[in-house]
Amino acid sequence: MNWTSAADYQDIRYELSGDGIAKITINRPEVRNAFRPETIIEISDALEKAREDETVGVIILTGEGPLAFCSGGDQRVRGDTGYVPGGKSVGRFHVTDLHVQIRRLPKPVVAMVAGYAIGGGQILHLVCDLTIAADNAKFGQTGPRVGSFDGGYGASLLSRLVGPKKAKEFWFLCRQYDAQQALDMGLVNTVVPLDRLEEETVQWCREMLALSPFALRLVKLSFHAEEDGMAGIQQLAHDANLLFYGSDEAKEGREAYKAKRRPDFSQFPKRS
Ligand code: 2NE
Repeated sequence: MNWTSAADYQDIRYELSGDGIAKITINRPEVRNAFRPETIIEISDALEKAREDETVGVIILTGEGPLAFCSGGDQRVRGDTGYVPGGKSVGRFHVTDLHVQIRRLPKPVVAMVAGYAIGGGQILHLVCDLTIAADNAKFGQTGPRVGSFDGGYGASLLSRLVGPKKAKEFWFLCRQYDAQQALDMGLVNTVVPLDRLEEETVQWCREMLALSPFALRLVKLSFHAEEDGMAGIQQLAHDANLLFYGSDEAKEGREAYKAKRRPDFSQFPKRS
């Protein structure tokens, strides 16, 4: 697969396939692709680029190298106020916003996981829409071991996917689970040999690219409408409004306002 670099970043790569796929790669293999605040800010920026790019239909999130997808927050820049970006004294959890951004992004996001998806790295794959795992993938939580936890999507989504008992096992015991175990518990969509990981992931992306982009958008948001509460419903409702804007009925309201006349909605059916 030939990828073309489409932006310059320090901690990540942003590449395009040329046929509708954007790939974001966390490029910090020396720390198993742990993220620092700057990494998250760059991923967020790249996601926004992919969102705005009308030629992009599907986004892959992955990590550099065969050893790790992501090992979570970089413990070296973890301060007493969160994760602290260089040059600042006060930190926060930048990744919280990234979780929400991935969930709300109106295009499918696919996690391509080789090696470790651990701690905050496991939550990252969890919030993606699909996960394609290599046979060397390992999933697990370390939070309680390193004095941290994710009670947000890291608990609620995990619980929905694997059931509350298993989700608590993840968090209470901090064990690691291999790719086959992850598949068996519904945590990933498929497992492939490591050397076929990208080929398989791209194939899944191309299958989605052949489908209606707006239908994919609506179905993603529909899944999240209930799970994300009012924010989820808001997103779906605004997409309904987006479609309504194209109707003659909505256009009549807009045109009447611009022409400073009373709108005439009498021509439109009172639908049953
Ligand atoms: C990922 C894992 C299991 C890999 O083990 P292994 O044996 O393959 O590699 P090793 O030797 O542990 O790691 C290689 C180098 O990467 C660094 C290590 O310190 C080591 O550095 P050197 O000794 O070569 O200098 N490294 C790995 N992960 C790192 C990290 N997260 N931060 C900084 N350096 C890291 C194994 O490395 C592992 O268990 N890593 C730690 C996983 C972890 O605890 N992550 C944080 C969880 S908390 C979190 O992510 C979080 C949250 O709970 C709430 C909000 C936001 C984030």
